[in-house]
Amino acid sequence: MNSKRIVFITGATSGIGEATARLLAKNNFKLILCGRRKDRLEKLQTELAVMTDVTTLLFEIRNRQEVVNAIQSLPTAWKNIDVLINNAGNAHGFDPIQSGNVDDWDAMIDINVKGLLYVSREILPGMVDRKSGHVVNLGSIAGREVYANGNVYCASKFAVEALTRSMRIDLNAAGIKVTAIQPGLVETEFSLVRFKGDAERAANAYKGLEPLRGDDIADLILFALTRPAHVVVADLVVFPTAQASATVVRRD
Ligand code: 8X3
Repeated sequence: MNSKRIVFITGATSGIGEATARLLAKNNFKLILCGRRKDRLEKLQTELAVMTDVTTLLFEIRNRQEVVNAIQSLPTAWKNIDVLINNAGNAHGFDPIQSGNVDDWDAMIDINVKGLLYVSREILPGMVDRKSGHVVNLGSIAGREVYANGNVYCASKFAVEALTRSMRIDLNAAGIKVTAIQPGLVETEFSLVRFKGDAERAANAYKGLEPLRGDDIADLILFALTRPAHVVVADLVVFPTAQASATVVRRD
C-alpha cells in the first residue's frame, strides 16, 4: 500500500479532526489541514511538519466560493487527493423544534450537509478520474436515531448518512472506498458549541461516564485507511462502553 497518501481533513483544528491529523502525521500520510481558524491551523501545521508534509487551506465551509477557490488553489503536488475526511460539523443549540433558533438551523444545515457537499464536489471528480480514493464521512448516532431537542442536528446527520450511502453506490464503479464513522458521546468542543459556551451544561453531557475521545475515533479512521485494497470498512458505529443508544447511557 502507498504509505504516502494525501489526506484532506476538514475541521482539522479541533476535536476528532485534530486527533486524526496528529495520528495520520505519525503514520506517514501527507496532510491537507482545513479549517477557518488561521492561528490554530498554522500552529498544528508547524507541529506536524516535523513528521510529514503538511499544507493548510483556510476557508469557511459554508461559503461555496471560498471552498472552490481554496481547493483549486492547491499546488499540483497536492492535487491528487487520496483520502477525503469529511469531518467538519457541529451541533448548534438544543431547543425543541417549535422554538428552535433559525440561525442555528442554518448553521447546521450549511456546515454539516452543504459544506460536506461543496468539498466533496470539488474532490470526488479527481478520485473518479484516477479510479482510486477513499472517503470517510463523520456521521453520528444522531444520524440513525433521533432524541429530544436533537431535531435539526439529527436531520443533518441523517442527511450525512444518506449521502454516505449514496456516495458508496455512485462511486462504486470507480473503485472508491466510502467509510461512515458514526460516534456516540465523544468529549470534544462539541457540547460547548451545542450549548453556546455554557461549560457546565457541556460537562454534564459526559458526567458520570468515560466518554470517547477524539483519539479513539482517530484510531478507527486509521484502521479503516489501512485495510488491504480489497477491504472497505463501510460503517462503524462506536459508543463509549457506558452508552447503549442515543438515549440510553449509564452514569455512575
Ligand atoms: C454527537 C453525538 O449523541 O450528542 O454527534 O448526538 S450525540
